[in-house]
Amino acid sequence: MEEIRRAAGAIYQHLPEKDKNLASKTFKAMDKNKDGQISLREYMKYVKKKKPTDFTHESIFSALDKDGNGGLDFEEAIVLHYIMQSGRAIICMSCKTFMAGAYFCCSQCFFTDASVSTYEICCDCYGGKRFTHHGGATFCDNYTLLRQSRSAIQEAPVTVRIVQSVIEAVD
Ligand SMILES: [Ca+2]
Ligand SMILES: [Ca+2]
Ligand SMILES: [Zn+2]
Ligand SMILES: [Zn+2]
Repeated sequence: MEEIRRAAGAIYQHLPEKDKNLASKTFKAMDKNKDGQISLREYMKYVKKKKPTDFTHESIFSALDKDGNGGLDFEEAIVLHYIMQSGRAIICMSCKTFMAGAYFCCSQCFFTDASVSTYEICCDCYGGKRFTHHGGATFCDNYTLLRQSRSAIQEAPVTVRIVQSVIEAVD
């Protein structure tokens, strides 16, 4: 979680003033009873409205609550915005906990076309073989997968590469 926290903090420093203001406005809107903390109830209310699925796992809230006082202060809430926007709310598909650090992903499902959903599991489930997935699956950790994606792009025909770089430029 420390890694995600640091990334979120760094990104926040680069936000234009208006986005920083928006972040504090959102925080104030979430903090219904105005005690300067987002409680689990306030959190649930907000995420159910925003993103109906992944974020309602209590494990995300606990991971965000760095000092474990049962509420999120502004600094802790920034991390929530980061994982919402970056799509970094990855839940283990076997034990349903939020994966803050390294995790494993089935590389077959990852590299087939976009119609197949990816399959990600935490280190404990992978190591303890506590998961059910299709036979012959090759699992890769997320860092290795990222490197493999890059070489997959480099090996692709030039036209695909151009399309890819256009997509990246649009991003
Ligand atoms: Ca509150
Ligand atoms: Ca806290
Ligand atoms: Zn798991
Ligand atoms: Zn698979």
